[in-house]
Amino acid sequence: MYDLAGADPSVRFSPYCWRSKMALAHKGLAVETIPWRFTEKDSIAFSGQERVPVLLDGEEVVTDSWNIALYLDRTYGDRPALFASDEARAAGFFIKRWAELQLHPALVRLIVADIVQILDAEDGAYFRQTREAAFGMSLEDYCRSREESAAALDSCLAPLRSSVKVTGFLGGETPNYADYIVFGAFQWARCSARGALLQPGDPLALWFEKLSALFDGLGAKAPRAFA
Ligand SMILES: N[C@@H](CCC(=O)N[C@@H](CS)C(=O)NCC(=O)O)C(=O)O
Repeated sequence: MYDLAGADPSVRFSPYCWRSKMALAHKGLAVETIPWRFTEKDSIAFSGQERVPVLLDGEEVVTDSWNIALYLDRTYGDRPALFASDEARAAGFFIKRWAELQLHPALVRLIVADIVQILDAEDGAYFRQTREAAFGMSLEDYCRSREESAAALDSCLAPLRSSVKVTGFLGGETPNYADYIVFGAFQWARCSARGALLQPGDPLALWFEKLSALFDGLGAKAPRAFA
């Protein structure tokens, strides 16, 4: 699997790649990850698109983290399900939309000025240019109102926080792929940015710790750029 890396190849911080790594681990499937940088579009051109994750499974080339999750459930149906039913998959799709339309944008305002610092020179220039064009301002300006951004994140997290407090995981007593979608967002911040977004005692911090410990500490052991 092609996996986004920082200048330090051990720093793997893509929220989408984390979804797929957790999904593969949930299925009990071993994976070899290939560090990939934003500007290495040529090396994944064979996949017909320009983003990671890209999963190679024998002859199969699977792109897009959601497609990868569906592919894994379809192909490895005898292993633990990422979604145990059509209903769970539809609810998970809502979580995907919420994560991408509300959670990621709220997180970006807190972490994007750190992310650019962990990239190598070529990737840093590409990342700054593309993201500043999208935001219409410098990354540093975009991250300036930290208190306001933290409050916006907190309000975005309120429904998730009060849910996991009752149900344990989005999947119920045990995690399903919806948990990995949201885990990917927090792991993105953990691996690529300074400080901590969740305070001890927060039910979400507990939820994140439990997910980080799964699969022999796959998430917990992942190197952070700002240790
Ligand atoms: N919908 C895709 C999104 C993947 C995606 O945006 N990946 C980012 C890394 S986090 C990427 O490859 N970006 C390339 C770029 O910005 O040029 C998925 O779920 O896999």
